[in-house]
Amino acid sequence: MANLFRRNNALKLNGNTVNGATADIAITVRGSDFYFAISAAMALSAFIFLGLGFRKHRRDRVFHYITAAVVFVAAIAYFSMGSNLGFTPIQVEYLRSDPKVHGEFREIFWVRYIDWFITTPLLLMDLMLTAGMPWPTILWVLLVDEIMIVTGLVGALIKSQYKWAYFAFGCLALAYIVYQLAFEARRHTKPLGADVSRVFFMCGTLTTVLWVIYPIAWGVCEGGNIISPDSEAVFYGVLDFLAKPCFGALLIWGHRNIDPARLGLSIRDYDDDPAVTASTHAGEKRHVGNGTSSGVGTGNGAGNGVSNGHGNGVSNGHGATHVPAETTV
Ligand code: RET
Repeated sequence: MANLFRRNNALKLNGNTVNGATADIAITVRGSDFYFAISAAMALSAFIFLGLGFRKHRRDRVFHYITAAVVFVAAIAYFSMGSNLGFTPIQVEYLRSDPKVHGEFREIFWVRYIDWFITTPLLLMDLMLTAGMPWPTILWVLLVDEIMIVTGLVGALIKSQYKWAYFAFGCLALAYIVYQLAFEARRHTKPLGADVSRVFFMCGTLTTVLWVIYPIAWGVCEGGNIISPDSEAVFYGVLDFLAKPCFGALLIWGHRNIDPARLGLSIRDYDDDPAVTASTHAGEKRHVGNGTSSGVGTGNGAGNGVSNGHGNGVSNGHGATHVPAETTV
């Protein structure tokens, strides 16, 4: 039993040396424990989001799948950081006398950026699909987001003051994303109804507030070497916990009575055919509504069913009239 509570030995096993360089400013066992704790919380929420999705019809799971993927990826990234893996020692620009950040090489977790590269576009997709934005705009904002993350990574890996140029590029990208969320996206939610506007407002506000704190964290961690890697774990860990599982719970809860078809997400399923539907899912209300829905016909021209944008004006109208029949439990 005592073994269960023994301190983790990931730091000893995996060490601070990579390709001959040793990170002398690195996490301690406390930082590692914290990373593992967040990893467990992310994994747990992933299973909850997925489980909630399985209670819905397949075509109504888009937000569950996106959000579950986000937290699954984060769980793996946090596991890596807890294990003292996925980092590289980088020479610091500012040598500090504070013992917590005293040293020449700081442990920079590049795995964090791989996590963000995969998950931040998914989080933005959650939001922009909720807002019913046209897909070309969604695509464009996602690309800007990826520029933001990559410039953050490149800046973190540079030892000279040039890192701040990359930081500035990233901040510009973030400013554009915030503009899109705060102004453009909100405009798109208006015709979709008060319930959709409300979910978007809650989740969009949470995102905007949290996201602008990330560059501050970067400035005091990877950029300025002001706070210790353990504090970095807590700073980013709390932000990520709020931006992923908490955001995800709010979003999924907000979507509980919103049919994705109302957002222009006319998603087809193999058993949509009324004949098949009648024989296999006789009791399912939603199929009846959907079989007759011309919104589905219009939107599905795009192929995979995520016909957002194109169909917005058209299929939203339909969706809105179908609300009672298509709303799932
Ligand atoms: C960096 C540094 C470069 C400038 C800017 C940044 C912003 C990062 C953001 C990250 C968001 C991450 C999320 C993770 C969820 O778990 C790359 C730190 C602006 C906004 C939401």
